Amino acid sequence: MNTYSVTLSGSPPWGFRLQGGKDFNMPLTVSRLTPGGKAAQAAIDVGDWVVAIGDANAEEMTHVEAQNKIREASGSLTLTLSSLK
Ligand code: LEU
Repeated sequence: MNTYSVTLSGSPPWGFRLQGGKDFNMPLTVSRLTPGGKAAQAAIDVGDWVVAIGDANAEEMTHVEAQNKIREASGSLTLTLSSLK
């Protein structure tokens, strides 16, 4: 398991979609990347698990809580992710 952090700068769209969350009993993971988008440029991978959004632990967040936390970010978005690769 490789855990890494990325800071995307600027403004949305950040170029990824999420799936899962506490309310789905599924880990919050990246389900899709926009080719050439900010997340893809930062080497985020589909399937990576979102551990934290900014300073907030994301492991117990519902899907909508995570989306809202991401939407609150302005200027930059820091994510901590874990990859199985
Ligand atoms: N689809 C949004 C974006 O690319 C992120 C989502 C998780 C709120 O900015």
